[in-house]
Amino acid sequence: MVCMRIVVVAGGVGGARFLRGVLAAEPGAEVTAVVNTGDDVTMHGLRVCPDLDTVMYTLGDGIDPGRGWGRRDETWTVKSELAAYGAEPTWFGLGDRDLATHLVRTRMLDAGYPLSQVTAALAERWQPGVTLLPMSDQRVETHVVVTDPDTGRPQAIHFQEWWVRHRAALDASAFVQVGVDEARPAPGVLEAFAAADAVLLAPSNPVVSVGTVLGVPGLREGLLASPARVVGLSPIVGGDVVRGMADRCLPVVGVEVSAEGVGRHYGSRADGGLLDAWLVHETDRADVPGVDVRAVPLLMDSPEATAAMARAALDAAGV
Ligand code: FO1
Repeated sequence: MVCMRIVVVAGGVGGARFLRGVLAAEPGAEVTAVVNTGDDVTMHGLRVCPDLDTVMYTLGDGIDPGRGWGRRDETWTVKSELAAYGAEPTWFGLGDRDLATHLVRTRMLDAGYPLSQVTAALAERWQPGVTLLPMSDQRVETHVVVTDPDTGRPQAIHFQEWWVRHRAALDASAFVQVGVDEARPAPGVLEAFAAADAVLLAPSNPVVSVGTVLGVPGLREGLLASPARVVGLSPIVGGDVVRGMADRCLPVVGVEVSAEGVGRHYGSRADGGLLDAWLVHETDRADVPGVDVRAVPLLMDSPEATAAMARAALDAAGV
């Protein structure tokens, strides 16, 4: 039997965990991860791609399981040396092992290689077991519009500053994807959707992860042109976020923090939205007109639970 082709639109921690479940649920499948790069940032002159690295490290078994980002067995010597120089930002932690990834990536980008080729080169070492694609080779950065506490005027700060320095405590009035208008889907993304047997929206942040990916011009159209059914999984479980800060992001775009709210935000494919099916946690209720809603356990609290959840999503995709 020709092996199953699955495409997963993913962000960082939740997306990476879910991808591990997909690989466990369908071992022979050809899985392509289309990953958010809106969180990418240049720090100390190095290009950092948090979501791509979290997926690569998680599937390559190099992730720090507690943090969900960066390397296990990490040391922070360079970070403390940078702080000793007062080299800002000191609030963003770059571990010594992690730095090697950013040094190799930055050197290759500076040599003119597109991000998709750089990502493939880094993945050669880690063998994540999926084809790892950035959503775009062009830079798209999520910036957050907040009120400057000193002037009271609106000010845009990089997503990482909002997320890491301020722990998303500053009220955001908007998210802006800087550069998105000039961005195009990375090579292989549209082809993956066209060849897919199933397209899954991972339980990642619907606004700044899945939303950012779908905002790349032409990408949403490519996804909807797929012959495959599109199945989403709710990141809101038991009425609340599991980790991350989707609850801080959804109200900014006027979406209720609930499985139903996110499902309706994604919308029914029949009505011009995204979803053929929507998976919600067994304790949640969601009425999403035109969408096949299924209640299944959505807590990724063990590899078995995550594999079962991925299997439920593939069932809903009819594969
Ligand atoms: N998250 C933090 O909360 N604190 C950090 O210092 C931090 C550093 C960091 C460095 C590299 C990297 O790939 C991720 C890092 N993250 C850190 C996580 C990052 O902010 C998030 O993983 C994503 O941007 C959200 O998906």
